[in-house]
Amino acid sequence: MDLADKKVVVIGLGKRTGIAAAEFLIEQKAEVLVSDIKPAKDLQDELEELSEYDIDFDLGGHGSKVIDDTDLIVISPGVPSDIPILKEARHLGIPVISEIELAYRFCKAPIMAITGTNGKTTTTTLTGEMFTAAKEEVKVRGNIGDPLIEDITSLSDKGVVVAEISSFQLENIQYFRPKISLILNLTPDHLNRHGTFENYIAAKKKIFFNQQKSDYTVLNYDDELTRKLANETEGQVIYFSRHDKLNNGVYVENGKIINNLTADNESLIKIDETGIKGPHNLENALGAVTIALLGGINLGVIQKVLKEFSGIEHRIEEVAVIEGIKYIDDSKATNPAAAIKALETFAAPITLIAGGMDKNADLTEFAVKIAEKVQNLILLGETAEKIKESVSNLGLDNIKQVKAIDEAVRVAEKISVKGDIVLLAPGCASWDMFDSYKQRGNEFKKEVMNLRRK
Ligand code: UMA
Repeated sequence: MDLADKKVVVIGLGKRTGIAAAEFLIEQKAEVLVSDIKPAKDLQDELEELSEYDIDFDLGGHGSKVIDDTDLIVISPGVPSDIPILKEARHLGIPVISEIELAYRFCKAPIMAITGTNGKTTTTTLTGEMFTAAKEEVKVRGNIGDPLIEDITSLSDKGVVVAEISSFQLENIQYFRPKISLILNLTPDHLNRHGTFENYIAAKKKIFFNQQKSDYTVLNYDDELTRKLANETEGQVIYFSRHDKLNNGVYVENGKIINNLTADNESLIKIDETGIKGPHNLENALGAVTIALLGGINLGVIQKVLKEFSGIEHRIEEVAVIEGIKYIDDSKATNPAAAIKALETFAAPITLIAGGMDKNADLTEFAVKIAEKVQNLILLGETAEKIKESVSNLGLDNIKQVKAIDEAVRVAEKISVKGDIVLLAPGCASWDMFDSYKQRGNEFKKEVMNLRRK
């Protein structure tokens, strides 16, 4: 793909993808226009970062400049595919692609692409550690934080990209073809963007859309919706399972992870020797092991990483134990299914801090799990009322509503007793009150540390 002297428009500047895409396009000698719905005053840091380049801007909306003599439009993941300017662009025959599609076209190294509703950041990190421990040129990229496009041309065909891929990024791919794709699980999420669960699944499935017989599609045998996708891919299907013995895959038997993929029922490691805990993490580990085995990583490296890796920040992360109360940060539980998994991890009485941006998620199962496991409930954010209504109907009435995360921590401390767990597992995105789940988690942790200082 030769972009020299082509007019390429990037839509969505802040904070990460737009900058990386614009820098890449400048490197390719394209004529670059960056457009964002926010005005310049809200994009000062981003504009500063791009100030050394000759880039044209269309800010505070997406005007006609975006489609005037434009050869290609690249969109950031957070930009919905159906905004009017993109509809108009497609009508005019201007190709609209996501940043991962652009990156794919310039990437010489094989891509290991990981998606699913929950667990994809942990699995990507774990897989990335396995490859990094064994190979020279490895990049861990995508939805996890650093855009795929960043520095992509520096990789040779001997390298590997381990990428966390979201439904948003998959919506506008064309040729994106990972060597190995992995779908961990599928539960409703981001319905405010995709409209229906079916549309969300359709976006996720695109991860194997262009795969061929020489590629691999790794699927979770225990997740029914995921298992059934086997018929829809051209890639070789490899399963992993926590419950069933597999003829050609990675599974669990007698408390051990078994490799029946590149060896004959070979025992890899005892589950209680692995650093990450909980059934959902076991699935993440099985997914990572499967990719690593297919990618030729040797047994010793896989075992060592599984022993040493103890999880990621903001995912069921123990922050502190203060006066016998344990504080857990699961800010990464940005949908009900993830928060349910967090609640299932603990046996002790729970004070739950939940609520956040309203993504149109069905909160029924979350409410049932809350009623079953939670002693005290503290709610904040856009969904506070909705959750309150659902759980009140189920008989839980120890409910408090707060306006901020620091207030939530202080209230949690007051109403919890020795032996309790204070769990931040919002079940909702953070964007109604924070820039990201990371910011939400950091503010939670900061306030917990303030309790310690009292
Ligand atoms: N914008 C427009 N027009 C619109 C809508 C938005 O111009 O109609 C602009 C906004 O004003 C803003 C920019 O687009 O300036 C936002 O772009 P972005 O949200 O894609 O921001 P990035 O910082 O580039 O982050 C994105 C991912 N964000 C989303 O998918 C929402 C990050 O995933 C990802 O880490 C990063 O690219 C690098 O690949 C975050 C995420 O929350 C972690 N992902 C969702 C999730 O995991 O549930 C999918």
